[in-house]
Amino acid sequence: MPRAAADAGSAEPAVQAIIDEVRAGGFAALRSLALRFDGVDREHPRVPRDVIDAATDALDDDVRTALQEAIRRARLFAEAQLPQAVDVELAPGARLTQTWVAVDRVGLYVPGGLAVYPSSVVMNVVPAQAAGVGSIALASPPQQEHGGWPHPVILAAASMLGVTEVYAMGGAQAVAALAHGIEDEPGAGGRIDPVDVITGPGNVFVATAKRLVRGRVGIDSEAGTTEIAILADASADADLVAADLVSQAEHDPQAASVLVTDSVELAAAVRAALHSRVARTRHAERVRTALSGPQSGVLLVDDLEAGIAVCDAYAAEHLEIHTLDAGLVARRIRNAGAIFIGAYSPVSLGDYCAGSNHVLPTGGTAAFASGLNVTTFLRAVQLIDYDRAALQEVSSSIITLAEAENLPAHGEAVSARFRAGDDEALPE
Ligand code: HSO
Ligand code: ZN
Repeated sequence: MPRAAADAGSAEPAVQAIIDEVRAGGFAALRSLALRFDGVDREHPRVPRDVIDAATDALDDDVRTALQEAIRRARLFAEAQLPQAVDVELAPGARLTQTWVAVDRVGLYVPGGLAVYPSSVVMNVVPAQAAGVGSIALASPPQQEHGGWPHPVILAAASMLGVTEVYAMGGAQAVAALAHGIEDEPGAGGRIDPVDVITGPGNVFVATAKRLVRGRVGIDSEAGTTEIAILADASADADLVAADLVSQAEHDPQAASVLVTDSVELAAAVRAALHSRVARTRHAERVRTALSGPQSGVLLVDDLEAGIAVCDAYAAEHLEIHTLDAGLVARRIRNAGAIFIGAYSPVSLGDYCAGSNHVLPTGGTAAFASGLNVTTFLRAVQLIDYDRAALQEVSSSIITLAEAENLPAHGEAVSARFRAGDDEALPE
């Protein structure tokens, strides 16, 4: 299986040191880490309101309109995902309810790096808002060329969504500050309150930091360097397959583009199409590095059955299906962050405007993790409401099990409610 050679665990000591530094040093530590990693010197990372407003005013009209469309579709899908409460009466007077409750406060991470990701602002914020999260903080790396603040399009996207608590913080230090909070100090300019959940894509340092603060906070899946796998048969259009492989390779020299096919002819045609597309694309060097790395490649399989098995084993972040009956094939896949069906559902659609989320599990973690969605920001809370008769009906089972566990006081807590001669009902 083509996989990145890098061992994700190797960043742990360095990342833990950064987390410890932020916890011990507060704003002064954030300042020196920003200087070290981003070349930016700022006393306080909070982006002032007038900087956000100026970025919003300066936003290109076409970008604003496109962002509005992305937001509208993402919101429609996120709101449709809200899970229903469950309310059942298991026996007369034995009522159980499961409700979904949003977490209070979240920290959303928007990467900097080789590209600018206002689309990731949308993908993080919209499901959090649809879930009903009341307090949202956003962090994105400071940019030297933008006065030490995050890229203005990121600020504008945040403000279009009504998010104005934005911090110019990147990397592991941003995750540490959000997870643990930072106390205010005289003259520091305001504390950062700790959050309950941190989500968002990021590089290996961000992903490792999220893993290390997990437990203090909840996190979403490990959304690291982008991957695309394409399952294609002889019916696929080789040039479209090549275009989609190039589209995700454009993210990063470490990005993975994998073709799985049972057709030697298609593999050859995709190869030829890649040659001409790579030569023409703006980020040709980055794409070439990504396509020629050990994480990318063409896997030739005997038939579609084997192709499905290979895709399940790979568990891609994005899986495109370019086969006959693509919808049926897609429904047989078990492991993938998101599945794109047929010639007119490219990953680029999902990256921006499908309405689906582009923060997805990478590196094979799609075998057990989900992409960002409203439930990332919700907890299921169960409500238990039995009346006297309903409790009495199971009381002997409780007392027996309590005795079997050598926890008799558990049983006594039940029998105390049914003392002999005392059938006076308590208020329920
Ligand atoms: N493909 C990336 C998301 C993205 N693409 C943002 C363009 N902008 C990870 O799913
Ligand atoms: Zn992308």
